[in-house]
Amino acid sequence: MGTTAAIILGSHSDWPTIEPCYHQLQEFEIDVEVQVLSAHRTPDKLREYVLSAEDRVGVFIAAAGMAAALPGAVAAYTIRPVIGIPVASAPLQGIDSLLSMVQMPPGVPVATVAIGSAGARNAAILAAQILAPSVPKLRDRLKNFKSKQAESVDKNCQALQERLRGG
Ligand code: RP5
Repeated sequence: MGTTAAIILGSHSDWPTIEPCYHQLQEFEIDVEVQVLSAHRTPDKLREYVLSAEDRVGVFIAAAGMAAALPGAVAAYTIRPVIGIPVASAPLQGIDSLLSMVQMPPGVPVATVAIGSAGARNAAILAAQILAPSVPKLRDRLKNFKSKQAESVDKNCQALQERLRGG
């Protein structure tokens, strides 16, 4: 199985929301490729890309706003896992894209994360977890990530308690 993560954006306008996903993947030292391809605006190119990426890509991350058909369209062409990130494009603030992604018909799953940048970061972590069985070093990086995260919660808790004690 390929160990590259592919991020597909429905529009270049989705990038500011999705950038944290890219940086998180880089932190895990995962090879990433980024494409702007749309289920509605460039359907032929999307199909061509997904079919051609099958061998090198281990997980697809598809981000889109509005009537977000993109992750479902990607999932239609691949047996690799597909993670969908709903983007909060106006005026429905991402509820529209969340429902489009999460309500996939049975037989074509999309692992949908939270709307916006929190979801973008989680998509990268989930992608790392999906790739980890094929990349032994990734397991250590994920464990390290989790312990650093827990440490930072502890530190913040202590800082808060000191502030409350007037320290
Ligand atoms: C979706 O439509 C894109 O993913 C984007 O979130 C939204 C608006 O696209 P632009 O008009 O900004 O290109 O397909």
